[in-house]
Amino acid sequence: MKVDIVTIFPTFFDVLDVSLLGKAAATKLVDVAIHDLRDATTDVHKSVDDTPYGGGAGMVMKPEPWGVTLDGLLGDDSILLVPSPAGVVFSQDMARELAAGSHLVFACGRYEGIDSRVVEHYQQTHRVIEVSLGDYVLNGGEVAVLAILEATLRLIPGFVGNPESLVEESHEAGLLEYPSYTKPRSWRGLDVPEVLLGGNHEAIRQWRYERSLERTKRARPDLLED
Ligand code: 6GU
Repeated sequence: MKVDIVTIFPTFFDVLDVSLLGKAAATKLVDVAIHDLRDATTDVHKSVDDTPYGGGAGMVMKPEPWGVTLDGLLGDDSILLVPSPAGVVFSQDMARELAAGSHLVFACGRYEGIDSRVVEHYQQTHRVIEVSLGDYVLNGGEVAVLAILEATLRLIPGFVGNPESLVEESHEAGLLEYPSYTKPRSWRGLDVPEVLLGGNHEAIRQWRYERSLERTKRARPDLLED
């Protein structure tokens, strides 16, 4: 998979070398490139934003540098992702869809967002997803891109050490994950549930399912609605 990230803060993504892509196996599966939006500006100040038409607080990112940069990156098989608190909420389902793609391009907006014509323009020729992490506001798309990339890349076969660890985890079956325990059997007066100490795999499976359901009801009742 190829990933291109456009940002005015390229060093923000230095952390990728340490976390995800530090592993040799990972670098063979995914090729990530970071692009500075200011490289596509033509004025001496390298300005990427301007005041909003219609008035109001804050600045809006100008469309021209985005046009130049994205024209140079987008191909026939690209998905353009635009992080925004006004987007559709990111999910494990979307991570699975993205993990099956061959080219992801992330456009990190700052300030009050990017001139709306940029999304409108590329929607005419490409799959464009305005994507939000949830119902709160970040200063820009960079943190969101890190989260979306981590959730997506770990679903690529070979990226995660043990593929079975991907199956029984929160959100894979529409439920939250059951609680986990390791040694010692007793810690500060708290004991590991008895059922997990025996070898009755059917009883363990049943117990874990019930704990998943109970946890989901308590923390995320909305997940059980459908
Ligand atoms: Cl993707 N971007 C910004 N700026 N704020 C957010 C968000 C994204 N998701 C939640 N809040």
